[in-house]
Amino acid sequence: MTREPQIVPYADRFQPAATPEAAAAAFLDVMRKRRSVRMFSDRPVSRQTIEQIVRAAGSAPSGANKQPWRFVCVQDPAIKRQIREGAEAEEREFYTRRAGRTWLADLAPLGTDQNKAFLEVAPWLIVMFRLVRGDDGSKTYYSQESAGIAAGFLLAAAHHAGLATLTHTPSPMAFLGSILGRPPHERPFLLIPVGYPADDCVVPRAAIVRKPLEEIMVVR
Ligand code: IYR
Repeated sequence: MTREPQIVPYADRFQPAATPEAAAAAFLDVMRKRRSVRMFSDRPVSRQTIEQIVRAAGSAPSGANKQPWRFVCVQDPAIKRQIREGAEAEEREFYTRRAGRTWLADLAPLGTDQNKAFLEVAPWLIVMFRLVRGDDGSKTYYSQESAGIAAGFLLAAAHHAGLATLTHTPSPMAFLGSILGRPPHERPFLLIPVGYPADDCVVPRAAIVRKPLEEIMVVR
């Protein structure tokens, strides 16, 4: 069944207070200060803040506007503990068996290991699921790309609110669907702890270095 497009004026547009050059530079300044954090404080973050961050993520564009995502926001310590246990079980396998030499070498500069204490310390874990079908069984489109864009919005929104995040991908992530009782059309996509960085938080120097513009941009 096709429906006639319903079009409305694009009113209420966002108008930066500065020129595009100044606004883009100011946003770059904000985003450049973001770091992936693995040392969180247990300082609380209000549910209202998390709701606004999820609303920002949910405002992302998606294939045929199907919005193929679910954000399960966990603050219950017992559930966080289960998630930590599930993740550490997968990570033990990863670090001792699954990861090849090259992968381990690539991770070495980050100093990561199978211990994921932050999964219990961070006040919130946002477990993001990608919908391979709509809740009504309808098709979704470009769900990987759509979920990736929404995740980017989520990270930016949390950062803008002064909060740290990590895009954590224990692999495989099926345990998240089981622990959280999610239906099969929801596929675990990312596990994102959200909170304040610990006072003594350190980050890997390697991740601070970004490729220069000339390396990532081509103008034709
Ligand atoms: N999931 C593991 C390993 C890991 C993989 C990648 I790719 C990273 O960028 C970082 C870590 C872990 O979280 O330790």
